[in-house]
Amino acid sequence: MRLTGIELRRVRMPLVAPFRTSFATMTGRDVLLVRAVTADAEGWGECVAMADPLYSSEYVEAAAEVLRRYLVPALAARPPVDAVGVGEVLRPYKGHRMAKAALETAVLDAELRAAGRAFARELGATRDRVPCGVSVGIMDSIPQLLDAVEGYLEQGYLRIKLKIEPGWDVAPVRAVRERFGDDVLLQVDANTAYTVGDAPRLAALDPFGLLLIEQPLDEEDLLGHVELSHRVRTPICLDESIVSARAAADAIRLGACRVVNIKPGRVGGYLEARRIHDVCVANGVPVWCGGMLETGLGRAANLALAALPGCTLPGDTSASDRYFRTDLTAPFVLRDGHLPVPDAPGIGVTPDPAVLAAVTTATEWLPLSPGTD
Ligand code: SMG
Ligand code: MG
Repeated sequence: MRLTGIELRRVRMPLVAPFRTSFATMTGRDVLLVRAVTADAEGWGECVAMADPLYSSEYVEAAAEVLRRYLVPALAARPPVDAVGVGEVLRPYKGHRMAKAALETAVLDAELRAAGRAFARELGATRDRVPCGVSVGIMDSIPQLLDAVEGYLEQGYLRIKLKIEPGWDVAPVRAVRERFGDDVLLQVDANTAYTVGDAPRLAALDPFGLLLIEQPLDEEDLLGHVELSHRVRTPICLDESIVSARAAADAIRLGACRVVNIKPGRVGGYLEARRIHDVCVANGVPVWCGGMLETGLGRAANLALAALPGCTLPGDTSASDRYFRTDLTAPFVLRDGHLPVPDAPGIGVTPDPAVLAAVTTATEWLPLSPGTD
């Protein structure tokens, strides 16, 4: 594999509705796309960093900067023989996992497209479609929330996740249970909004039969999650805390979580994501694929991950129309609560050139072989 260059492309995608979490309200996505060009093919990676460092320390401007200043030059200095070598070349640079993941994914996609091999199959996917859940933001009122949940259930989503924060937790969960019954698969996500002192409040969720409580406490507070797990019956799932396979192994060993949300961007790429999957399977811990409001490019690759055998819970891999009026790729459409796992070479989808051009706000070409453009 000979890399010719890397393109950094910024796109601005309005969301169909504002999405409020415990840390921000988002009305659009400012996405960094990485395009890896080789002599034989090109590949795409979507960087999941948000505009501001509120979900984690990474943010999109910093991801672009670390790519142009360190990560892409590192590939120029030590060209990897294949995508598996990318992580090795980038290892000296600490952190910046979302930027690394996008670069590795782009190179992997280019490599697999050139070889005519599908990403899902390479990763070890065992299904051709995956059950889908949907993440429902914090709303201004309970009736508004119930309308939103009703709409998603009518569309066929198989699991509902409610975003929560102190003051928006027990009441919305109770209201959803009362209205839609006990059979709906239901879980909540706090994005670190609580402290261990809130254990009684979180234990008040126990009677509602939730699948899990996702990331109630600070990402670094593993011991707090251990303590909480003794005071709350609902299984604790970690998201922000799980930044690597080692972090997953430690969290499981400590008893900080009983379920793991895997997001490839958060952990530095799909190869590390696969290792986390394997650690969890070895420990009997269910996993599911999280989401970062990706475009069709990121979604396609996430569906491959969601099709691994250990992903036994529905993920946040929702259909394109949950996020965007017009997706970058052919839209992913929900059928019987499932999305299809792409099986064409590479990640299996490409951006629509006209849509891509219309939403692009900037492009930058970083040559890797002299004299290319
Ligand atoms: O992609 O459907 C999606 C979003 C799912 O809730 C979601 N993601 O903490 O799990 C999470 C959040 C992070 C992004 S919130 C802006
Ligand atoms: Mg989460």
